[in-house]
Amino acid sequence: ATLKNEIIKRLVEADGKPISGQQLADEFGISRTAIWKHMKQLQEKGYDFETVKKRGYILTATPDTVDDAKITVALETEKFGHRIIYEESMTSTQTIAHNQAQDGASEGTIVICEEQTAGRGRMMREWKSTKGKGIWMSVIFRPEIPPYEAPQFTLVAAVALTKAIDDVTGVRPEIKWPNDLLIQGKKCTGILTELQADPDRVNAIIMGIGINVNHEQADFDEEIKDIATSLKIVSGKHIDRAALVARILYYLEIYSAQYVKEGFEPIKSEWESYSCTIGSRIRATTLQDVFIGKAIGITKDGVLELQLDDGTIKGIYSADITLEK
Ligand code: BTX
Repeated sequence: ATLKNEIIKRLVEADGKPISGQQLADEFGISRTAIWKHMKQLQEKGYDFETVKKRGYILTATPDTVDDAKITVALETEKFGHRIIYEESMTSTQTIAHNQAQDGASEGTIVICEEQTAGRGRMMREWKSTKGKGIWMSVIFRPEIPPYEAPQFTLVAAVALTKAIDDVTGVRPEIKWPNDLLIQGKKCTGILTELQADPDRVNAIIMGIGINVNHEQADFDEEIKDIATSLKIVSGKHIDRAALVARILYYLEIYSAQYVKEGFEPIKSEWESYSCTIGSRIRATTLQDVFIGKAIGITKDGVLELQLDDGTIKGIYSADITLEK
């Protein structure tokens, strides 16, 4: 798979100039027949080439996918996304990423697909993952942090995702604490942060990212059609999902490194500027209780501070939030 990615990358970089089969064969140290076989297989995956007589191949079309070759071409990272596990259909990228992490996959490994048949949200809720329309991806991190800090990783990822979406689409989502991105009050993105940890040490963070990208309104099922939106619906543009994945990985690499080095504090004000939670009156449903009050901020550790009606301040570590009138 990696060699095919490299061939595509080479043809993209050639920027419309033909490259001969012989030249590719020399560069990659394989036979011309082997190159030709790779080109055939790429064509079956939706890549297309013009063959200029005696002069070689020009890339003329790429598929509308998030396959490893398309992501590789767009990557601008040191290590994130350098290993990509891609299949058209998966049960859940989280499940596969968990297995990969257990088997020692390194930081920045990603698992991504066109369609999930058993995508999930928090507390085993279902996550709808329409084929070919979204980004359904899990990213493996290996941060040297204690397990209790892991929820902050969700907040760090939310900032990275917001910036990537803004860069690529021109639309800036708002962050709804802790793990949703909304546009015009509707959910376009969900984040699921899971851990493999010993009591005092994180072995891996498996971060699931689900983004509704090129959905039309009719692509949403009855159950979520009133609460969900897509980047295409709000921007009016078809989005190159692979380019967006590359941009997300770019920011995830930068922000996760900064977080591990300097903590949440330097990222906090950026998080707050994107948040639609702070300043609002909200209802926080935790596993045991319901609290209603005004969200006044987050602490330097990423805990949501709620001012209750009796004036006391309650720190919320994990909850579902709804806005109260
Ligand atoms: P959550 O528990 O905060 O949100 C789940 C809820 O969101 C569902 O109960 C439903 O109401 C709503 N919902 C379901 N699908 C969608 C959708 N496509 N768009 C908007 N709203 C929806 C949020 O969980 C975390 C989701 C992470 C998903 C990623 S995808 C890649 C990775 N693999 C996997 O199985 N999960 C993660």
